[in-house]
Amino acid sequence: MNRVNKKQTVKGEAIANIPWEEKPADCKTVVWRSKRNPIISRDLLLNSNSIFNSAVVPFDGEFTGVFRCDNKARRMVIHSGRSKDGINWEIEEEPIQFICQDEEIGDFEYRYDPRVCWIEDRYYVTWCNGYHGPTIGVGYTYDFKEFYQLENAFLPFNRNGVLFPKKINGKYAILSRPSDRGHTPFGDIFYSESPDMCYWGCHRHVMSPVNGWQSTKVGAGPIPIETTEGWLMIYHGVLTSCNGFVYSAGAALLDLDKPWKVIHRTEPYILSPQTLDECVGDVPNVVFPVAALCDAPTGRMAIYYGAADTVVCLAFTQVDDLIDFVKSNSIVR
Ligand code: BMA
Repeated sequence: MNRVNKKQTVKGEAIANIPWEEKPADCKTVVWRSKRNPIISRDLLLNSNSIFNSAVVPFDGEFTGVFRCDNKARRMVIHSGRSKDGINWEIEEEPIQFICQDEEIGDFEYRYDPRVCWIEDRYYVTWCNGYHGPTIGVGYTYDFKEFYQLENAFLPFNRNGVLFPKKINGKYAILSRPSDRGHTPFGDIFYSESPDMCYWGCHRHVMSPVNGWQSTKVGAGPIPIETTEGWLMIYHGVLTSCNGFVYSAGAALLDLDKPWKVIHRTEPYILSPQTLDECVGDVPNVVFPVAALCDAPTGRMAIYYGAADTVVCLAFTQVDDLIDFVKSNSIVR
């Protein structure tokens, strides 16, 4: 069935070949998993220990992306990759080498959890960049062959830098999550803006942890999607169990002009670690969404997420159903 998004909820492009599987008849959840999970195995590269938490965008009628590949020396680096269908990927064996005018910035300790965001004329890449502790690295590319690195957005310690896909009130806008050096036991999402992608300020608080699956920390996931109901933000939330952290995902709607104002936010998760891929791996009990494609004409969404810090998985939803779910299961009323 080719459902048409009559409401035209999403202000975005058509991705006619978006990866898609119909919702199984017996599925009772708003998000459902691909039958082909994991779509990227941990050993796709000769030297990969694990490939997870990776970003995908449409490119030239096909798909491209930036992939977190931890190698067999357990160094965390990012690689570019391409795919005709968004499911079967060819990832470059060599990590991305950024062209950078300043040695001090270009020399890195580690790079992980990339996001990719098209703004105006190029693809920006943000990632967790090791510079005397984790901070937000920023770069850009036009073709996914040459990558240029800019200044880090923030001082350490910070993670989960997620750009908005257009300027808001004339400024670039980013979500981030100030942290510590280690496995941070806290985490709120903040909003910051910049006139030039270099100097970031006007920091605003977006959301804090609340009870349940999102009680320890929260962090932005994929690039927010602009809809008539607000910015649709999928985010991760962490619960501290007797057996360590459990990473699940929820969704929120943020004000279009003042995105630090949360309109709705889900009380239940929309995805939590339940399958073998998600519960067993290098870090058990983790689903970590990093990219979401949306085909505006049909409202089909494909969500890419890392599972158990080991493999890349895919899940699906329909944007109007997800927005209805966020509204009717909201903590904010
Ligand atoms: C976070 C990040 C993610 C990872 C998660 C679970 O702090 O390091 O890359 O998926 O922990 O280990």
